[in-house]
Amino acid sequence: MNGDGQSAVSAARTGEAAAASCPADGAAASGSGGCPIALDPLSLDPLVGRLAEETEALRTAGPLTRIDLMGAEAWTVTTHAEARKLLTDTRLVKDITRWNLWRSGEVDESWPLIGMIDAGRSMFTVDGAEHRRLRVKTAQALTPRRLEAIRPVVERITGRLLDAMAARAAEAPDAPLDLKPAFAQPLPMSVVCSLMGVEPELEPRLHRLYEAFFSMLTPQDERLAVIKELDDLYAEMVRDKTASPGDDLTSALILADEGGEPLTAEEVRGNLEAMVAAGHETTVTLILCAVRALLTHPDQLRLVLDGQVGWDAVIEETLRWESPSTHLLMRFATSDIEVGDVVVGEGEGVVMSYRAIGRDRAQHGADADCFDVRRATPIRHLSFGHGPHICPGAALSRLEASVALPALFERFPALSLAVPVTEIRNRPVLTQNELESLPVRLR
Ligand code: STR
Repeated sequence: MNGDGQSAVSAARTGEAAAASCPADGAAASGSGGCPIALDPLSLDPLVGRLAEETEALRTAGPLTRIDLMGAEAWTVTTHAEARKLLTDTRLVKDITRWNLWRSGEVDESWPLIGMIDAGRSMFTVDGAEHRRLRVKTAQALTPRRLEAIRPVVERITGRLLDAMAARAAEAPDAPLDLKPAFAQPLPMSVVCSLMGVEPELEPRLHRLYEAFFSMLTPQDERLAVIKELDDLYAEMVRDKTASPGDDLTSALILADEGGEPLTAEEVRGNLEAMVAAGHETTVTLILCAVRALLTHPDQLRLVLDGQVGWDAVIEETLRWESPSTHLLMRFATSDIEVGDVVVGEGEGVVMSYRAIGRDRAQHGADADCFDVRRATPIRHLSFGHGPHICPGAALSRLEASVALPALFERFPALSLAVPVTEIRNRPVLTQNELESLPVRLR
């Protein structure tokens, strides 16, 4: 790919940093020889370049390819066109009991990724008419129009966090500050907790629990304890809100009477868990990756600050280029499905590799690896998915990013990275593009 014998990781390090030239972040494909590509966030240094290498290997291996998910084999979809087709194919379902590896007992609770699939009954794990019943109330609450009522909440939380950052900068003007805990992490968590009626006092505990949940370094018995703690916590919230409903989406779900059939306590809990998990984890990444991209592409930041390009273009390009969900687990084939020259067998698992899909050259052009806010048709990415399960929170995350990003750059016009971009690490997480930290200087 690079033609100069550079290793993929070092090519990506120099490549993504010096994005003006934007070389392809090439890597030798390892998955084309019939053996599955191992997605193992622990096997290599989880740097930016590691993701580049993984994405390149997946892209080279074809639209549907075998992967090894920490010991469990599955198919993954790596192209935009195939993803669009398969995401509306009703032969693929979320129900884990259709998985051959689950039925045979080869995969059980000891598998580190089990919590991504066996996540309780909710709109995330159910299909068809039942799925519509579980999802409708949430989707209605999260339309752009309904969300205008939430905008003041987003603005207030953003302002409070920026004030706290400014106070720290006044005390220690030269000290680097980690934008993740100071800004990008608390904003989406506070917004989704406010929306769902979760007590703000719980937020630090939720951050700790989800960090352990997503990290592949967490021992599995600990992760199972974390999942149990979260389940109990949310079950208690649903009990409390059933006794005394509030003005929040959880209470609305409890009171909802879809088609004469109210959601069960378990279904409300599942939806609440899905909303809090999805509502914070992904938007943290969107905000951090947008800031990193702009700070490493100053020419593009200028275009945005001068008003020549809108913040919406920054948000959509970041979603495409740095999909917060790198691999979405999982769907299962209810019958054999022919895709090109491969057959996904009944009972086999299918992952959507959204990072590779966002970097698909057939869809986005030869420069798919370049961050470019001037792309002609920016909203052609699939990072929110497609079909019946398309992200119901898409408008909420866009709202949060469209408030947070301009406010941040307006308050701190001299914002810069406090470390070389090559030193910014990802956390050891397989399914999410989660940064460890984003050290910046405010002045
Ligand atoms: C985490 C664990 C849990 O309690 C509930 C869910 C359901 C929603 C999932 C979430 C999970 C993990 C992150 C997901 C989210 C939906 C969207 C989000 C997959 C399994 C993304 O990362 C796109």
